[in-house]
Amino acid sequence: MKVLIPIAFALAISGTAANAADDPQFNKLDTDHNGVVDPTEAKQMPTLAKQFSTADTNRDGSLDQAEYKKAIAQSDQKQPHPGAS
Ligand SMILES: [Ca+2]
Ligand SMILES: [Ca+2]
Repeated sequence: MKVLIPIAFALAISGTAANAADDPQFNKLDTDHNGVVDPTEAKQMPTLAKQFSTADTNRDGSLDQAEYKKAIAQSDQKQPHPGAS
């Protein structure tokens, strides 16, 4: 019984980390799997391509997952987010 606890704990941690790091849609767009979506890859999703320059908040020429998720959240729900400033 005792040994199950650390295993379950480890699984819970790795499962959470994987979910946070791997957005299936992001991975689909990131066709070369370098961890960022560049402008060419963004063209697969016209709404994302259109707001690419705005979404690229750190101006490195590509969208990381944080930038991607922010852009998607903004295009998905135009209405103000409860709790967002
Ligand atoms: Ca890429
Ligand atoms: Ca960027």
